[in-house]
Order: sequence, then structure tokens, then C-alpha cells
Amino acid sequence: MKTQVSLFSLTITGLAALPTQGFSQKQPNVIIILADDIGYGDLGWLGAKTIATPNVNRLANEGIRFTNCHATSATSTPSRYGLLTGLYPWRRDDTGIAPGDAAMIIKPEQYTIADMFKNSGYATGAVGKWHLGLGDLAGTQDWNGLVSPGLKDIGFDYSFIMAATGDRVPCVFIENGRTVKLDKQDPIKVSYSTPFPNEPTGKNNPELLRIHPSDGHDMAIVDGIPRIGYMRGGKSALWHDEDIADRITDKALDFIQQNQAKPFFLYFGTNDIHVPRVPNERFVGKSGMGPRGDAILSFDYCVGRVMHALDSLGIADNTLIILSSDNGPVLDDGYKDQAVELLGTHKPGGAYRGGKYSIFEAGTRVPCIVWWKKEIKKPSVSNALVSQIDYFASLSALIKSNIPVNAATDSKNELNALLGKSQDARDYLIEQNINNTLSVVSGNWKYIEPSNGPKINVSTNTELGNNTLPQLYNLKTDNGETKNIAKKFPQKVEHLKALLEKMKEKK
Ligand code: NG6
Ligand code: CA
Repeated sequence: MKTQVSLFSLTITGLAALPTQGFSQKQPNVIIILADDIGYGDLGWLGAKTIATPNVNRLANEGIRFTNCHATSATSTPSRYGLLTGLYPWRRDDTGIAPGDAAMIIKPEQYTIADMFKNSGYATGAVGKWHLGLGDLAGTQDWNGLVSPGLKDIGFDYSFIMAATGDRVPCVFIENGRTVKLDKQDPIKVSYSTPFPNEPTGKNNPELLRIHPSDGHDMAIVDGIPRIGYMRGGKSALWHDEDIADRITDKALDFIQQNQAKPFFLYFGTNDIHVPRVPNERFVGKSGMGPRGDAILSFDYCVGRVMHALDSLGIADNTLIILSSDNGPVLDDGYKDQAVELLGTHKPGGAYRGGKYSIFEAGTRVPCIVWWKKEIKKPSVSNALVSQIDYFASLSALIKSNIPVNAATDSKNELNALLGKSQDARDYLIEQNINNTLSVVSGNWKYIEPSNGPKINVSTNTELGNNTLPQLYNLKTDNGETKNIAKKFPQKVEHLKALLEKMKEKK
């Protein structure tokens, strides 16, 4: 659309001397690699000494490394919603952790980052973890036919996805809305409320399990692993957990290869390092930290495969990669996988307090690297305050694609900061925990609104940061959020509280 308009204006103003630079040079390809549950301290370039992540480190050493980049939320569904729509997920009340049979949370009429790329002539693809619902009514998807509406209705030309998470049924891959390798004689049935008669479950048949739950995860057994939700049938389509990383990375590589001549946008959501952590055997025992550490190695390997593909196709220079994670780290997230016991001195959240689910910094402060060899000639570390919600407006500025007025209204163009040209970015941003408690980070200050939510996520032993009193921290002098100084700085509290209320009211 945009291209047609530009061409038209060129014709009528008589500037026929094509191709000009804009037309002869291909727009950059853009890949967002979004890890699952990788924490601020989990990667080599962020200080992890015990885990080798050479491929991620290469990106870090050749790109801009961010120390103050945030997901909007401390769990997956809202965080991904924020990234893909440029809207804070807490503006809606239906963006919490989605079951595998949730309806599609992003509505077809919403304008997504994928629509933005598509409207500018990009080939668009989503591969890997989805977790934003499918179909128009929860629990009614036709897993044996076309699951619709789906990703093509929100801007993705191509998709190869896991509907929700590794620990939620249905445990199958869905390619362009259809279950992959399904035998029609063995249809899939899914329920999040009622077990299927005569189907074994984690609860009733622990003798069938190769991995045991520590909390929840006691319903359908798929591949010897108990999951959330009930499922039967679809035997030929079921994934094998050891192969997930390879299969989705294969598809990401196919997409890149097939679209190498066009500009493309790829959203690549890895399953690593979400539970159940069952990495391929080539990583088993290699980190010394058990499955959680081994899954980080698997993540790094997949990043390496993407890099290698770009290098061998000769398109690495003009491909911009953003690597980040959907939320902070967690150790025991519901399976007995020794994440706690084998952690040693490793600090998944770096210096930060809390973790996945939490309003403390480790909940949403995530690793972030921007890599674009053609434009980023001086790799550096940036302390600019940026949010994943800004990828949308920043990338639209990059490719000069207009966003409709009512779309992505929480997204800010921070392209200069993302490309390392400026250390100035946001004045403030908002974080969200699992209980929908919100906080504002502004400069060195952080205000957490009062909340009646629980202090601890008992299941994971994570401090959630909820407190019935207002909290104020100085992140510069106290990055571990240990001293609540709200009483000492009442005006600061009032100021940040007013800012938060104003943002909540904004339409
Ligand atoms: C929790 C699950 C956890 C994980 C999380 C979502 C239990 C006990 N815990 O409810 O295992 O699936 O939801 O994680 O069931 S996320 O990264 O996709 O948000
Ligand atoms: Ca996650």
C-alpha cells in the first residue's frame, strides 16, 4: 500500500529516474528472537560465567547490548501481546497466561507489528511459541481442520507454531492453521475442564511418567510428560520434546531461505527455556546445571543456526536481529528438574530481585541485543530505558511505514536508542506482574503501587513484590530493591503514582 502511494507520487511529480537508492536497496530483514523465561543474568555477555553462550555472545559483541530493557509483563501472554501490538496488556482484562484452548487474544481488526511489516511489502512469518490464543471462541477450535481466525488474520503470511506452551495441550505443531502430520482417522480432542475416559493422566498414572511434576502439570500425558489440560488422539502429530528446538529452528531457517530475496520479518519464539525442559540429547548434561542450563545451551545453538543461515545466504549484513526474552527467570516452574538443586553460583536474575511473575526488576528486566552489521559499526553497551513495546514504533520508523492513529499507541519510536545512536530513550515505563500489580520506572526511581496480592508465588518460591503499602526504590543506589524509601520521599511517590494513574486512564 505504502509503496504504491510512493510510486504514484514519484510518477506524478515526474521524478522518473528510478531506481533511486530507496528502490534499489533492499529494506533490512528483521528477526525478533524471543526466548522464553531467560533471565537477565542467564547469558554469557550478562555475566553468566558458568554457561557458555558463544552465539549469543557473538551477537552481543557485534551489536548494542541493553542493560535496561523491559518486557511489559512478568509472564508470557501479556508480554507477547505488548510486543506484538504496541499496547500495554493491562489495558484489557483478558491478557493473562492463556490456556491452550484460549480464543485469539489479538483480534483480527487490531493492527500488529506483522501487519505493519506486511503493509510495507515484507514477507512475514511467526515460528515457535505462540501463547496468544487461536480461533474466535475458547474451547471450540477445530484442531482437526482449519483453526481460524489465526495468525494470517493478524499479519503473518506464514506460521508454524505451538499453540500455547510446552506444558499445555495440544502438544502439536500448527502450520498455517492446520495441525502438522495429523492422521484424520485419529482426531485430536482437547479439554481444559474434563478428563477423557480411559486416558491416563499424570495424576492417576505416575508410573507412566519420565518427568514428574512438582506442582500442577498432572493432566494429559504426552511423550511421557504430564501437561496442563486434557488431550486425546492425534498420535502421529504429537511432538517429541527433545525435537522441538530443532523442528522450529528448521522452519525458521526454511522461512529465511524461501524469502531471502524479499525483505522479511520473522518472529521466532523459542520454546527454550520454558518447562518442561527437555533439550535434545546433544545438550544433556553439558551445562552441569541440569535441564535448565542445558536448555540455555540449546537456545544458544538455535541462535547460532540462524546466524549461520544468514551468513551462508549472504544476507547477514542487512538483517537486523533483536534478541530478547518474554519475562524473567524461574527455577522450579512446576516440574522436578533439579533447577534449584544444580544452580550452584549461577544468578539467573543477575543482581535483580524477584523473577518471572514478580514486580521486582528480575520479573521484566530482560536481556536485549540489537544486531545489524550494516548500520551498527561500533558495538556498545546501552543503559537507555527501553521497552519491548517500543519495537513496533521503532521498527516502523526504520522501514518508514506509517502506523494507523489508533494502533500501537503505547509504543514509542526509540530507533536511535535501539541502534546505539543515543542513550536517551524513555522517560518512564510501566511493568506488570502476574497479579496485575503495576510499577513505574522513571530514571533511577521505581514506584510500585500498593497491592493485596500474595507476597510469594508458593509454587516457584518467587518474591512477587506485592505490598499493601506503596513502595519506592532508587535503582541506582539499590538495584536489588531492598530499601523501600517511600516514606522518605512522599513527593516522588505522589508524582509517580499520578503518572501511573494518568497512563491507566489514557485511551
Ligand atoms: C503457570 C505454570 C507454569 C508456566 C506458567 C506460564 C503451574 C503450576 N505453573 O501457571 O509452569 O506454564 O504458568 O509460563 O501450572 S509463561 O512463561 O508461559 O507465562
Ligand atoms: Ca515466559
